[in-house]
Parts: sequence; structure tokens; C-alpha cells
Amino acid sequence: MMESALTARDRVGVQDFILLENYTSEVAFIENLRKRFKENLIYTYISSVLVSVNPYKDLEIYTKQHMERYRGVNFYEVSPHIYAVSDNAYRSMRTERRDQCILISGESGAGKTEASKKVLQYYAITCPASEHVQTVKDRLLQSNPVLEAFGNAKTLRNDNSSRFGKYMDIQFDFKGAPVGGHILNYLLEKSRVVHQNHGERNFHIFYQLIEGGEEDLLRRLGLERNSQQYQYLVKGNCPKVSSINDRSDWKVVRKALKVIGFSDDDVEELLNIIASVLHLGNVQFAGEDSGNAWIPSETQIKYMSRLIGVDVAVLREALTHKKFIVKGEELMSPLNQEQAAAARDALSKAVYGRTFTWLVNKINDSLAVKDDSSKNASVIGLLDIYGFEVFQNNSFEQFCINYCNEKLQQLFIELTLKSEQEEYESEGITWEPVQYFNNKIICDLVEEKFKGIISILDEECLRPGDATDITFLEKLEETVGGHAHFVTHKLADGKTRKVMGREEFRLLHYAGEVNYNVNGFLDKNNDLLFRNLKEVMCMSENKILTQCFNREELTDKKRPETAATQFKTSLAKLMEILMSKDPSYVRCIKPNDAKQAGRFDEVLIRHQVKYLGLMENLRVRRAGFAYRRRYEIFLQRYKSLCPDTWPSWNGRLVDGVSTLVKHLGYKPEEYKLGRSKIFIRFPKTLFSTEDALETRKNSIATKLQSAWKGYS
Ligand code: AOV
Ligand code: MG
Repeated sequence: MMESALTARDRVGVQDFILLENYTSEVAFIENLRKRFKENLIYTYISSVLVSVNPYKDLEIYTKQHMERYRGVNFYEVSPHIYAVSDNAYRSMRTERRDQCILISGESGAGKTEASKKVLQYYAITCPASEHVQTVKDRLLQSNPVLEAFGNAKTLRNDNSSRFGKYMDIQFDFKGAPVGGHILNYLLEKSRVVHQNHGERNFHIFYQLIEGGEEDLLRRLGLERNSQQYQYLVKGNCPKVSSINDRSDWKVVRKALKVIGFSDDDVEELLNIIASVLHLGNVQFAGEDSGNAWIPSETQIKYMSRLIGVDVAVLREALTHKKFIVKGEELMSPLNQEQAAAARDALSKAVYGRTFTWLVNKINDSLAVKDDSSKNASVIGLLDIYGFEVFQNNSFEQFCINYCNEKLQQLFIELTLKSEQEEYESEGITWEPVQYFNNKIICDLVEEKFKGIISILDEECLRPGDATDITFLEKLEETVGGHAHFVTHKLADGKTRKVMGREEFRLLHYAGEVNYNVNGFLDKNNDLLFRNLKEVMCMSENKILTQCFNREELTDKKRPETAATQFKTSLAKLMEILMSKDPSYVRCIKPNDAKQAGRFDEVLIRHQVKYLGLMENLRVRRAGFAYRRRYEIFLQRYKSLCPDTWPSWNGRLVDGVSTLVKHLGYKPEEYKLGRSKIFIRFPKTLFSTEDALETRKNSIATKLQSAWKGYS
């Protein structure tokens, strides 16, 4: 028996929250998510915003057939899907000739990276292609495994956590074929190279190389097939992850590098660097009586010297001394054990970080548009950043990552409200504002000139003398101590808040409270590498390193910008890029903290629904009218329900729609006709129209069936 439209809705919920009867109720909202999640319907709209709940299992909804189903089809005619968003952006780009961007947000592990890959796959498979375009498509797709190998790692939140931010432009020619791409990367979490928290890993590439590397390759690199031999890989005590197969991933990455156009030489040089970092991590320092550091076993630096082509003696000296220039004269001052270890780690971070940037540039070269005639065609931008994250211990990296998420939330607020307002205005409909939490106050707290946290941090970094992480914290207390979103252990009456450490400050982020430990903030923000270590790297014969370290940097007297300020500037640029494009939103939700399929943790989900502002988003859309559709689309969908508009309407569109809705019995207070769209106030009006359409389709199907039976 055919299920009636109404019972189907009861079972699987509504596919657009706009259609929820009780749209102000958070309970109803979550119930709808739950119903759909249970049925493996992970996608639901809030109008054009796609809400996605991570299923933590492979669903059969990403096949080529599925892609075909969404191609060129209107958003509302098929069930919600990331492909619908992709297709919609693509068609808007084609028909309106406007650049688009797809902004994917949500906390760590919510499914952003997976979503961005689905979008890319959709374009690679469905867009037109020529022979040259096929290469571009392959390269676009293959850039993912490479960047993930070098830029993703297992964290406690996500087994494949993005440790860098990524914005990718996909460039299309006038025929709508992808002809190139460009990636901007944001602040890689370099500290992971030298340290991982318990239960976490270093970047995937290290384990892939050790597990998957061929025997002779490992021999040449001087590596053992046991990751736990390497100091940089033992800190998290987590060599293996059940969801990851390092050995097969290694093969995927090797193949991907080839597709992107890496020569055998490039790959060799790249792996020499990766192996050198592992050797460097194993360099131990001993202290003389005087406290000066020295290297008791030189096996590692010998390997390193061979792999990246620098002299052992030079390397030895550079790792144990610091160079000063006094009155034009060079002086070497010995480091103690602790300082030498810090210098070693700083070198590893710099080498890895710069190699990562080199990798992105190399991929960009390979994706660059070759044909000049396509240069000015349209673009779809795809943003996949690291999601909001809270750990037991949060440091400078979490501070930057969470600040980045604040900025993205700010953009969402501005753009969704702004575009809504503009739509009501342009259609001549009165607008009723909705109250919402604006997180601008938190963005300002972090980034404001002179009195924001970053400014204060920079000030401490630049201040000569006795600046430490603790003096930074004290400055913060002095400057932003009274801020509503900033807390430390100090209470206003001079007493202390016991639940907070003395080295911590807490930010009340839009997505939750996070305690940051200031330990290491100054060093990480300064991100300095001793001059002589830079010099050594400039001497390297490794072709990648010679591009990563250049001599000009050594003579440059200007102090480089701090890490946080660079990040702030690049984020501001990113916001400008995004503002210049038409946005589509994907809001990802993480269903549970156990990374398990089928578990719908209500408390966790409610929290995300709240901070993502989904209820406000819905309310804004419903403030005036629940549903709006362009005349031609509305007419096309429902014209069969009225004899005057079926099979086609020849007059003005607005008159056709007017005739149709009058025939359907819409009351004047239920709808409004704008300049190009019909606005419908209540969902139930639309429900009855949808039901009528369903009944008509069913009755046609039944008639056809009985006719067929009679015939056979
Ligand atoms: P994230 O990008 O949002 O976190 P991911 O996209 O890496 O999260 O998703 C985390 C994991 O969830 C993936 O490795 C998959 O196992 C699973 N997953 C996500 N989306 C889907 C899907 N549509 N279908 C099946 N499994 C999925 V972070 O990068 O940590 O912020 O920084
Ligand atoms: Mg990710």
C-alpha cells in the first residue's frame, strides 16, 4: 500500500525546517533532526542552508546515480543533499555569472572535510570535460589526499582532523568546465610535529611513510619500520588508529603526487625532508659541566646531513650554538641542553611548516589555469577550516582555531541576515527583525587594535626585557579583565576562582567556554628560528629547502610579523574574498563524541543547534513568510493542479501564480505576491498544496497501473 504523504512526514520529519509547524520550538527542531537521522536522512534544509549530521558510517547516497539525480534539478524537488547545494551554486554561477562560495562550518569532527570532498567530487564528475579538463579534474581531486597526508592528523576529536585551514577556488571556463584551481592555506598547527597530546598523533605522512614505505626506500632514508623508534611519534602513545590504514593511504598519496605532477626527484626530496625531521627529533643533547650542550651520538645528524646535503660539522655547531652579531662581528654563544632541544624543535617546525607551504604552492602550480582565454571565467570557492575545538589543555593553536571559527560565524550572521533583509526590501515586503546573539563582541575582544588579545600578545612579544607568558596574562587582566567574555582566576574582590589555573584565561566563545593555558603563547607567536639554523638551511642542497629558506631573509632587518597577526591579516583577507561572492552554507553537526554510527546525543546536538544559531536562522526565515519561491518555479511545480495553468500558462507569470493559488483556495492573508516571488506565510498552506500534488501523481500512477494490467 502506498504510504500517504502525511504519515511519511510523521516518520521522516520535514525536509525543510521551514515547514515545521512549531518552528520556535527547539524540541520540535531536534525531534525532526532525530527522526531523519534515524532514517539515515542526514541532510535537512533551513530554506537554502543545508544542515548535515555526521552519520559516522558510509551511506549509499554518493553514487553517480545520485549525482545525476541532482543535476540541473531544482533545490526543492529532490531530497536535501550536499549535491543539491553544489548544483545550485554551480547553476547560479552559470546563469547569473556571479562567483559563488560554499562555506562549510561546524565543530571538529562534524563532517566539514568530508562535505567539501563531496562537493569537489560532484563537480569533477558532473561538469563537462575535455581532455585537458580531465587532467584538471584529476588534479583537483588528488590534491586532497596529499594535503590531508601532510596537514591532517588524529586528534581526540577526529581521527582525520584538519590541522590547517583551506580555502579552494575552483575555476570554471565559459562552458562551465573546471579549468583550474587555487588553494589558500591558513596557519598549519606546526607544534604537532614535535609534540602530541596523549591519544593523538603527528601528521599522517610520518606513519604512512614508515608503515607503507618500500624496504629500499626506508633503507635509503635510514628509517626503521617502527614508528615508536621516533621521539616525534611517541608522545601521544598512539601509533595505530583503527579507522586508518597507513599502508594503503601511503599508496594513495604516492599515486596522487604523480597525478599532480610531482617528478620522482620532487618526491625523493620531499621524503628526504620528512625523514630528516624524524632523525632530527631523535637528536639528544648532553650537558657539560659548564652547562653547554653537546651531541653524544651523531648517527642522526649524519643521516640528516646526507639526506638534505649539509655538512655534519655545520649542523652540529648550529644545533648547539646561537649566533650573535655585535658591531658587525659574528659571535657564537653555546646553548645549554634545554635551549638546544628548543632550537632543534624550532628547526623541525620551521622545516615542516615551510615544506607544507611549498607543497601547497606546488599543487597550485599544477592547478593553475593554462589557457589564457579561461582566465576570467567564474569561480566557486570552497571553505573547509579546522572546526571549533576544546581539549583538556588548550594552547595558542586552539586560540587561533577558535578565533577563526568566530570570524566565520560572524560572516554567517552578517550574510544571512543581510541577504534576508535585502530580499524583503527588494520584493517590497515589510521586514520584522529577529533578536540573535551577535558574536562580534568576541571577535573584537580577540582582534581589536591596541586593546584586543592579539595586540596585547604582540606587545609582549616585542617588548624587550622580562616579558613572559605570565606577564602577558597579567597585561590581559589589566586590559580586558572586565570584558563580559573574558575570565581569569582572579575575582573582582581580589579573591581567586579555584576552578581555574593561575596560568589560564577563559574565553566565552559563541560555541562554548574554553580555558587557554598561556604557557608557550609568546614563543609560538614569535615563531623565531635562530639565525644560524636558517643559514644552515640556506646551505642545503635539497631543492625544496633551497626554495623554502632564502638568503634575503637573513639580511632582512625588519622583524617578521608575529604568527597571530599574520593569521589575523590573512583571515581578514579571506573574509573579503568570501564577501565578494554569493554564499551557500553547510552547517555540520556532530552527533556524538564517540565517533559512533547511530548515536544521537541530544545534549551535544542541542548545544550545537544553539550556538550555530540555527533556531534564529529559522526564525529569521519565518519572521514574515515561511516559504518563498520564484514565480516560474512555483508555477512549473504546481501548474498541473489548476485547469487554467495546465499544461502551460501564456500570460504574465504573476497572473498565472495568482490564478493558480486562487484556484487552490489560498486566502488573501496566507500569501503575498512580491516583484518576482510568491511569499507564503504558513507551512500548512504549502503542505496542502504538496499533498494535492502527491495525490494527483498517485492517482495518475494508479490509473497507469490499471491501464497496464488491462493491456497485459
Ligand atoms: P571535520 O573536518 O568537520 O573535523 P571530517 O569531515 O573529517 O570532520 O569528519 C570526521 C569523520 O566523520 C570522517 O573521517 C568520517 O569518518 C566521518 N564522516 C563525516 N562526514 C561523513 C559522511 N557524510 N558520511 C560518512 N562518514 C562521514 V576538523 O577537520 O577536526 O574540524 O579540524
Ligand atoms: Mg576537517
